[in-house]
Formats: sequence, C-alpha cells, structure tokens
Amino acid sequence: MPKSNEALIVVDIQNDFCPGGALAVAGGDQIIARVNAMMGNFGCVVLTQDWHPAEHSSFASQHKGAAPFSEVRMSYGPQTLWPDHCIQGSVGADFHPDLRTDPAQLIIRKGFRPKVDSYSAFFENDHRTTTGLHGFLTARGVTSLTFVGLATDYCVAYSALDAARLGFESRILMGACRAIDLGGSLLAARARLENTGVTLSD
Ligand code: VGL
Ligand code: ZN
Repeated sequence: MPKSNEALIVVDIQNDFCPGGALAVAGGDQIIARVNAMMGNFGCVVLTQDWHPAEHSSFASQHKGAAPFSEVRMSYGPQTLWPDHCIQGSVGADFHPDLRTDPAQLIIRKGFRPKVDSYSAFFENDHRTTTGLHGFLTARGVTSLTFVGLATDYCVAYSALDAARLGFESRILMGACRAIDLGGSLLAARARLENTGVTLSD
C-alpha cells in the first residue's frame, strides 16, 4: 500500500530535456518507463515543469554576445546561460508524451519569473522566493521524498538539497535520472548531496 507520507517528485521530464529537444539531456527519455512504473508506490505524486517566458534571463539569447553554457553574474549570484528551452505553451515545454501524468496530484511550474531562474522545486535561484511546494507537502503530512527526472546535476540536485535542508527525508534514485554534466557539475552535485544528507541510490 502506498504511504500517505511518501511523495515521488518527478522533475522536468519535458520534451526539451529529452533527445531532440532544445536542452537535450543524453538518454533523458530512457528513464520514463521506470518512472511511470513507480508512481503507484507513492501516496503522492508531484510533477515539476520548467516554464519560462520567451525572454527569460537564463537564456543566452537575452545576453548580447553570450554563448549558451557560459556563466554570468545575476543579482542573486552566478547563473549559467542556457539555450532557449521550455518556453511556456511550446511543445518543448510539454511533458514527454510517454510520461504518465494522470497519477500526479500536483504539477508545479517554475522559472516563470523573467528575472530569476529556478532549478529547485522549492525555491528559485535567489534561494528566497518560494514555489509553494513546501507548504503543499507539509499540509499533506508528507515527510519523505523520492526524486527522479532531469537533470540530475541541476533541477534534481537543487530540489533534493533544499528538501533535505527543509527537514524532509530526501532520496534520489540515480538510475531514474540523467545528467547534463557541464564542467564537472555531476561530480560536484554528488559531493554536495552526500554532505547534505541526501541518500543516493540506484
Ligand atoms: C534545468 C537547466 C535549465 C533542469 C532547467 O531541469 O535541470 N536545467 N533549466
Ligand atoms: Zn530552465
């Protein structure tokens, strides 16, 4: 029987993060069958959806002369610049067509404020603006979170780190995630996750 205090958080399994998408993560679509199969094991399933306006400040296209995957300083700290991706209402922002969405009790959108990016499902990259997910999970009596999805070293890692800091039991199923792995980001994320008490399993 699924336990009401256990939630599965399915991060950003959207067309743009899958092969052929604008910010494709290698093998991003290979995790979908496993993610679908485990949804029934959780009392609560939450999907996150990266959801940017066309002029989002995390897009390299909005910074004159800047290349995708370079870094700039924002008011809230360093920010990697990405190719335009997950633009609100576009096919790229849709969930991958094979992903089951019916079991989801909540779909949380993030990254819709033009001036601040949001990797974590809990807080935007200024580490202050909340998405509301913490309130939802707390109100529902959820204490234990399992993370799967894209990308391991960005949205999955930032979400799991915030979850652990907020006091949730926090676990990532690495085999049900795929990474962008930009300049050692996967190794760095692993170290930070382990130091913060996030359980990494297969
Ligand atoms: C993501 C980069 C930019 C992610 C989202 O889902 O990991 N990465 N936007
Ligand atoms: Zn994004």
